[in-house]
Amino acid sequence: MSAADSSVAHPEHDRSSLSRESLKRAFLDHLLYTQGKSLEIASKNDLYQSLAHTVRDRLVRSWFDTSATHQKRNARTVAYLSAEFLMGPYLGNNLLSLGISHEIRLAMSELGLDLDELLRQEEEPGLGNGGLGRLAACFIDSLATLEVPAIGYGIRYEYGIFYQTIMDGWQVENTDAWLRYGNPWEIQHAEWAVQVKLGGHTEQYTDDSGRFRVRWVPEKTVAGVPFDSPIPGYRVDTTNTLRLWRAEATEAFDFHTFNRGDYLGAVNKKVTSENLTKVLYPNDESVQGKELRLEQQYFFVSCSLQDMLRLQQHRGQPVTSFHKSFAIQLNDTHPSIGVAELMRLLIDEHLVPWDRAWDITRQTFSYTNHTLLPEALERWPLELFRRVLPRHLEIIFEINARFLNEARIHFFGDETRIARLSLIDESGERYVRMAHLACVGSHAINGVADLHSELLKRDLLKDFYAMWPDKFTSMTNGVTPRRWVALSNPRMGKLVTRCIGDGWIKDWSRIREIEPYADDAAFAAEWRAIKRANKIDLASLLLRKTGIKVDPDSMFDVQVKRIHEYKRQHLSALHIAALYHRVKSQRNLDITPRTFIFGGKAAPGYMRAKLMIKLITAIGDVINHDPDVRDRIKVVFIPNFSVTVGQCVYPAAELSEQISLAGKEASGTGNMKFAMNGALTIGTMDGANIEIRDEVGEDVFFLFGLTAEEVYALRREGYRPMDFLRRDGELHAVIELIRSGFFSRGDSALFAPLIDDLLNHDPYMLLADYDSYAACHSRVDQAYRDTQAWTRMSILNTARSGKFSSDRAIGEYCDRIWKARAVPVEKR
Ligand code: Z16
Repeated sequence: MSAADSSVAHPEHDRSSLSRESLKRAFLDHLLYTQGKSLEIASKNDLYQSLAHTVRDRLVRSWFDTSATHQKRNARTVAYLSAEFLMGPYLGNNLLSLGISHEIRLAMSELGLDLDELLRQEEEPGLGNGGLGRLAACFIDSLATLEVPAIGYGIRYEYGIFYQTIMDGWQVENTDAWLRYGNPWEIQHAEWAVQVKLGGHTEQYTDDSGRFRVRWVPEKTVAGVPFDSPIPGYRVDTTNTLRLWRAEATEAFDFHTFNRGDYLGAVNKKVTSENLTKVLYPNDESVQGKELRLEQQYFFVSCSLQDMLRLQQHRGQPVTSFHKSFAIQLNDTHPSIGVAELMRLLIDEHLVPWDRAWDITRQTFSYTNHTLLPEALERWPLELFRRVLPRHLEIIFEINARFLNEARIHFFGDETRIARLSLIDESGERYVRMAHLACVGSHAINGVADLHSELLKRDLLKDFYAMWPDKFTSMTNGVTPRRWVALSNPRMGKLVTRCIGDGWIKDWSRIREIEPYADDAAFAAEWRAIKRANKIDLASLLLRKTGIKVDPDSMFDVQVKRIHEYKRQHLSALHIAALYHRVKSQRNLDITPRTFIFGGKAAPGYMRAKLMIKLITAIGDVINHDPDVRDRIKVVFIPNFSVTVGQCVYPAAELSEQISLAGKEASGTGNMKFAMNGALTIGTMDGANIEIRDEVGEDVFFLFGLTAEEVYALRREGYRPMDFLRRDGELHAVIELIRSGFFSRGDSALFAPLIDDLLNHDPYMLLADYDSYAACHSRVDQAYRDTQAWTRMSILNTARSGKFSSDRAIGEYCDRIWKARAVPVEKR
């Protein structure tokens, strides 16, 4: 078919290519021509790959039309810069967006294949640690669905977050070779590769036109190659791009070394270059200050900015209107080197004068902060920074000098404040403070929930707030109802659609229309039946993954998230041990049967967190095998919690544990996924929990614990955990039980690091919140016994969760920060 033919035939072609017959034909063609197999001898992976290619082909047209439209309209484009994108499996989501799940299912079944089995074949790209990376994935889904021109820029890690197994109750890390069987969702674009410099030194010189300039003479140059994946909006013609960069050796460099006769040396350099994008750092809320990590950050940021400048040129626009074409969002400080890199590109390579360049830079960038934890704040030792990015250090010094001049006008004579504001920490060994660079280089700064944004202004960034109050705003996180309801919980989706239509998928605020059904007995019965069916599905997954059999009629009480002391999984562990203690001392105690489900990864070097996993599994081991418990309590730790596992967990949960110490969890997003799927929350006044409670109502939320204010007050007074450990209390007995080695085959030393810390320091105030937590669980217990009342609360909870869609969040970012609008795609 000629080009002219194909564009004329396109509308027809479009619809017919989605018919069952052509889906089947395309699938068999891919099996034969892409995988080189026939149906008879194809492996499951061959079948999955063929199906994935069939689906990808159906996205290419709108993908192409989307970039053509954006280019032609010169539409303001959101560039979401993130070191992590935790996408989850693509196939199911892309089928949902295209609206062809049903036809594909039938097409497969006519070939004797089961779609669900093929869906299970996909290895998810785990290119993120947790909330931050998953937020980026929800955001690009919403941008596409809202038809906003956007590109997600990140790193194509060869190894994503480690694969977790549990051995003898301990976490064991295995490598995640997600690319092993190929990635059908990406297209490599070697023609758009860019060069990235690293190391070396700078030189000053005067160019031919007598201009003073700086030349960066790098130690090495690495090539960045983009790999693009389509991000289709839900039932719209927009298909945006996720562009991930892979590091490769530059040919020029190899050739140079090769000519010196050092072939093995050349190959070795190649290996070193490719190490840049080898592996994701598995720390979520702490930084290690490793040189390779800085190189990774700079690498992907430089690639992305060069790419945007290329697009700018391609659109026929001058570099000086860069800020009109692109709104760049910094997802935490990981890409904040972009501020200095854009300055460098504008000044050194495009010869834009400093003031003009600085204006452009500030109008382009905005920065999202995701944590107040001091150990998570990125700072680079000055000497390390100079070694990797000598030119950027000079630029940062210049930005800092000008900034501090401005600050001195604001805060005349207040040199302690000036020192606090500086981009360089000079209190001891000198560091570059990346959050300060992000603040100074951005026109907007936001926290991810209202409490978090307030605390940012009051504590972490108070000096910047005093200087530029208008830069600060709050953007409460959200999650996509496509993946987290429509795809994960199809049973619930179907029921809701039958009652209110399917408008909720694109406009989750309409979920409120199910509120009247809370008092409809037939609806409630279906709601309950759906939850039960989801629980049965999860129970079989748990049996398969852990060998533990759970009762689908018990309450599913779930805590899935990264394992961290501030998230306090060990508070839950103490409470479970206390319940066990109660059951043992009163044999016939009438308690609501519960299944406690945990999941999450601990950073490999975070010993305390790994010990928390061991504590949970050790307590579980004793309880699950004690006949006296008579199955009234079960404790299960699901290995390798991931997006894929999450999709089975949230729909089956009845109680969502959101129990961080108030003031520590910036927002949380799992809390939102649970609420949307009808799980009630037991939680503290932290992060977005507060807003969830505001929305669903205080009688539909199990609140406990200190508020952030009370936490500060208690700390000011001097917190002594022992004061909270009354000698005769249940908690005391439980702590003694753990300490004695009861859960560790008599090994009384095993949990000492955790227990001693609780008694002596308890920085996350478990002991202060314990009584309130246990009492709250007793209320949960009572509430669950009234099945009708519980179901009513569950329905209301979902009905009132409309705020927590990432569509709402993205709408706010577009209006208040990016000034970006929907641009409907013109079909060719
Ligand atoms: C992360 O996932 C988060 C913060 C951070 O500094 C680093 C990582 Cl990898 C999380 C927050 O802990 C969580 O409260 C928040 O909901 C999420 O980022 C998205 O904003």
